[in-house]
Amino acid sequence: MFAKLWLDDVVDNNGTVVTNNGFDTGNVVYINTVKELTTRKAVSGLKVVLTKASDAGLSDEGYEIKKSGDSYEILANNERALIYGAFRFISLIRLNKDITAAVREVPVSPLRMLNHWDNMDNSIERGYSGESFLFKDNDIVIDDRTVYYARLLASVGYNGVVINNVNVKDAACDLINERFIEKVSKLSAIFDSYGVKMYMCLNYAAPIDDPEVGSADPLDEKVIKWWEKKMDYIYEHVPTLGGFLVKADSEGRPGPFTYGRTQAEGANMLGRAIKPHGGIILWRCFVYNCRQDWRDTSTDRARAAYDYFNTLDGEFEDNVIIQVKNGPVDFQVREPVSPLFGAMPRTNEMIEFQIAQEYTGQQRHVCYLIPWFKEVLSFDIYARDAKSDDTTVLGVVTGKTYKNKLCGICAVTNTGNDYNWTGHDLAAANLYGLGRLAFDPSLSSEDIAGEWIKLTLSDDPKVVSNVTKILMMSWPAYEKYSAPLGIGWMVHPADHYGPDPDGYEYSVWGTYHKATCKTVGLERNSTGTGYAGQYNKPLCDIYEDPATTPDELELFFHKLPYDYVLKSGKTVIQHIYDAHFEGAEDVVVMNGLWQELKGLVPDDAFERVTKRFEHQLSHSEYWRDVINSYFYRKTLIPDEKGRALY
Ligand code: GCV
Repeated sequence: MFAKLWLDDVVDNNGTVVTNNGFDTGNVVYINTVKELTTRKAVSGLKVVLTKASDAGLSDEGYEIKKSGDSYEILANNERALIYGAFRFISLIRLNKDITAAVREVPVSPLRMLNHWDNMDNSIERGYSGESFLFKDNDIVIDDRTVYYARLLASVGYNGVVINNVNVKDAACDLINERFIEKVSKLSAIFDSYGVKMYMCLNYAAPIDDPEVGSADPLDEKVIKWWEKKMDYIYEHVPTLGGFLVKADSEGRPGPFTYGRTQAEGANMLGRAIKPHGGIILWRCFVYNCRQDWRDTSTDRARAAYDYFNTLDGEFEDNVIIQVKNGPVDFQVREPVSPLFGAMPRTNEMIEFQIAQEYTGQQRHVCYLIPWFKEVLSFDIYARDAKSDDTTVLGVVTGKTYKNKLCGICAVTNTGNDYNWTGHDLAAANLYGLGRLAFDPSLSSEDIAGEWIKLTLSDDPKVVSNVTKILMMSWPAYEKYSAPLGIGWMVHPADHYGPDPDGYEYSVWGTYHKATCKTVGLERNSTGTGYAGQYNKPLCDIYEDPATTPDELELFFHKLPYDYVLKSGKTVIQHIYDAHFEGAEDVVVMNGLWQELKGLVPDDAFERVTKRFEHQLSHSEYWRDVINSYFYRKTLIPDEKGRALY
């Protein structure tokens, strides 16, 4: 294994940038001087020795950085962890941290992954930062940016990347075939050189197209043999591949249901085929009926993942991980935590977040999601049959609760070929933040924001303070001016951008709020769809009753009259009005904080973010007025503060 550090960072003792060094195989790997980037001054005389250790406490991915004589030593058990340690060392210097004190860090989450929804024609499903840098014209792109990207992932602590969209169509079906296999192999080797395992999405129905097979039934011997042979072929060419992510029986994707088989039967067939090669199968639980009749009141999309999967606990192969979205529906700005995290003690589980801001402003609005992710991870899901006293979501997905090793944290990524990778410069805080959070969930959202700001924009105290404030205000602000109290889905169908309160109301997608002139919200307790009953005690009791349900989820769980008084003391309708006015005002404050930074952050970043704020200012007002007017027109209840409603 080998990898290059950030070339800028590695200078020789004369301060000259060394362009082609970094790691090499061997025990003591390199000695160099590290340039301190924030002030662009060389920190002279820093000798760094990378040493392969044999230290069980560091396990596979941990490292130790310590001062040893007049040099620094980075120790780890393998090259991959040495890479993490070296990047950490550089960032400690850039952050002006005391590097004379020893640092010993082991990542908490076993898998720390990004999922690309990139298509081979160069488009990105729900992508908001330009086009794909991995694919173009139905081909794989390998260029400098590929290496920068692999390096970027390693520098933040990610150890896995899924390169293509879960909706596998057209040319992407050939990623496992002769047409692309050599390029797949090259791409995977680049990621591997930075300690990042590459994964791909596959088309579950692939063997149907083979006239000798003509089926995708996971129990059919011919299908089983087809996949075994296919995996042999793939690994012969791509020995560094981590495995596959599969979306089956969802939104038109084929799957085992077609043959009357369970999700476990489908996943296990692939799990067994890939096992001899050390690969893993990530199997998504985003399985639901997307052709629902809106008149049907018995079906509740929120129930679907749990209903399909919870009875399968213990049936999955040990190299299969089920990948569960953080909430039961689909990455809304507020949802309860998926009850599946509390229900599968004998199954490997991975949590899927979305840093692509599909429903949270599409990287045109600033929305720092790390506080939300921290809330989800630290949530006590009262995981059943726990083997430790940690019954939180974090415990489940990091292996603490059930003592399993295959589990982790991933997110649908927010990157594209835009110059700044993430469209909105401040959206990069989510890319950085998720990696850091998965590595060390004890970091606070403010710590992570502060690190990112210093490493990216400036370590000027005003910049750190203002941008931290902006980031920390941004998710609550978005929640305030968009759909209220956990109800979700008041967006334009299809592109999911901007307010459209009834856009999904009479559609097939199972996403309804059922607002009338008297009530709003869905009854999901035992008198309704029974969804609340999917949680372990005491959560099922808490969500059963509006009196104990947290305010922010009231309309997700309950149909309430507009004059229902929330725990905040406000009525539902007054909460809606107040939140929407406040949310739009918060954007004015955030923009003001940003404007104070002219001349303190790089000019181009200042201009780009200013442009995005111009849009967010008017778009948040639009959200405010559409949602408030919608409810005013339904109820004719005036705002008690007399503000304008239309
Ligand atoms: C990749 C949502 C998105 C789809 C996405 C799907 C999924 O429905 O709108 O674009 O498809 O989630 O997670 O598979």
